[in-house]
Amino acid sequence: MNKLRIIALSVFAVTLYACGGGEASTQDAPKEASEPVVETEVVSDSIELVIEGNDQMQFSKEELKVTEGQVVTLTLKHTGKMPKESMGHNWVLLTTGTDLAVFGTSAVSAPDNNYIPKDMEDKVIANTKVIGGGEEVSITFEAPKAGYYKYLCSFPGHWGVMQGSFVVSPK
Ligand SMILES: [Cu+2]
Repeated sequence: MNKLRIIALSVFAVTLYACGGGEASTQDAPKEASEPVVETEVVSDSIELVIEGNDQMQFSKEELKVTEGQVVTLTLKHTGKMPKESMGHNWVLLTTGTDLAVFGTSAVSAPDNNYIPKDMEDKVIANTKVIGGGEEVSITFEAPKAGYYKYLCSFPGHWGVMQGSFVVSPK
């Protein structure tokens, strides 16, 4: 107890000395006495995300991170040159527990609905339309509750490689 107080007092004294010394460099606090660092992060109300798709059937990101309740503006850019009929891309965020394979397979039958199968629309948290080379599209939605979600491109044959994790941190 007493020893602790003495250490605390000497740290205080060193701090005083350092402050008064003008030129004295700031000393690092002794490691053994320091408490675990609690990072205080200021989370803004909104976030902008950009993800690209290309002619090689790839998304530029495998993971996107947001915080619960944030207003998310997501922009999908198609950096390729191929038309949307042959190399179209969209970005679809699915509810947890939705089977990507089932969704991706069903999507084939929904070309007139941006490859969102009508009977699975309730599994979609947010989605962009399908775009082709050189195009881009933005959507805005509210981040769902904290958890791990999956996104994919539901253009026929793409979901197997064009998918990623959407991580929502608690507030
Ligand atoms: Cu695609």
